[in-house]
Amino acid sequence: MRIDVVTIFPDYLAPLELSLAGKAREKGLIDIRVHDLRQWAHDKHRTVDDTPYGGGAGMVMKPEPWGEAFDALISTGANDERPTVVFTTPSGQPFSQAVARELATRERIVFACGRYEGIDQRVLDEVATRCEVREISLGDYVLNGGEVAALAITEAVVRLVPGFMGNAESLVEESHEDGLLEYPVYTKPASWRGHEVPPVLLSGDHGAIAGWRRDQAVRRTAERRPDLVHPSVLIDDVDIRPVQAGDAGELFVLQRACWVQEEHDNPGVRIPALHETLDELRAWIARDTVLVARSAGRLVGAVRASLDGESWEVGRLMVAPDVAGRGLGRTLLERIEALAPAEAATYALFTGAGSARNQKMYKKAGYRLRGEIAPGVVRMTKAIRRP
Ligand code: 6GU
Repeated sequence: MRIDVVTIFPDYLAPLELSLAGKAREKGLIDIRVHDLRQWAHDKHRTVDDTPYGGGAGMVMKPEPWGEAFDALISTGANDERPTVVFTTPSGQPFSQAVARELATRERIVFACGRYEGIDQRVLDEVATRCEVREISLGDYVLNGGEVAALAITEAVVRLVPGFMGNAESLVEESHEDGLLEYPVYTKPASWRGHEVPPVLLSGDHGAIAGWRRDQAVRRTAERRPDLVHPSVLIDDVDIRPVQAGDAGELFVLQRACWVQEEHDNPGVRIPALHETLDELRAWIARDTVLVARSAGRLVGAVRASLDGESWEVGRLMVAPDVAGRGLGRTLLERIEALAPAEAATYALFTGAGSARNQKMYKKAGYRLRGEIAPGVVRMTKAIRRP
């Protein structure tokens, strides 16, 4: 990636050329160059600003020096050699991790750091005829110029360039990547000045640790950044109860949403859950034992079961994609198992041969693979143990 920064205070950006670029330069990943806008101002005083047309306070950056700067920095070659030009301005789009991810995909970025009351609008309009233009703000406060913003944006973007960070996993786990703030972290010693490390972290139980961390991240986010938390993430009180006829429509929609991933994971396998009609769904909810889970009124999960000989046949276990991975599937499974009639001797279910995630969850719940009973479909069972 090549980054050019145009500014009237090149020294402000010096740290970029030193530390950050140093590391990336060694690896040959990033090429950062800082340019003094005044080299493109030709009068005696190298003037870059003038009074605003229409009057008003402050000064406006003149178009000519910027025009020459972009002539020098924007290649006249093929489109893919053209940079994305980022104007840093408090009236721009708010910067975020999502914007950083997007910019990290670019081959070239040119930062234009505004000062004073801003840059003559025609500069932006003219550059936009030649390449992609973005106006980006660091947040809802006013700085003296866009240099600090260019610095911050560069740091956030460069660390996302593949190969820059040693540990790709630490990128995935950090704040904002999953829409949540990060959970609190601890290191040795276990006891320090009367403050203890939460015991779960010393338990060695990886499932419990993952659950605790997720819970802490959700709490923190709800408390500090309620604007980031989608209500569906907070499933502290999920209500699980027998299905009612009126649930059919929502259940139908949830089922379609949930089994699309299954279809991707099991190419060529015909998946009844994706093809049945609403009337067919109504028929089985009237016939089978069915539980639905609701959170804040919203249908977020379901499961069904019916007795076949001595087998409690569990199926259609579904959890809304945005609340997956929080144990709701496991809870629904336990609740439907508990409803097995006395005649049942085994729990049984089918899942896709390619549905690795489902199979892992069922294995953890005590189910064993009993082989492929149709192309791409595996059967899993678990003996019912009664006290
Ligand atoms: Cl990008 N520029 C200036 N001058 N002030 C800001 C900003 C940018 N972002 C937040 N405040």
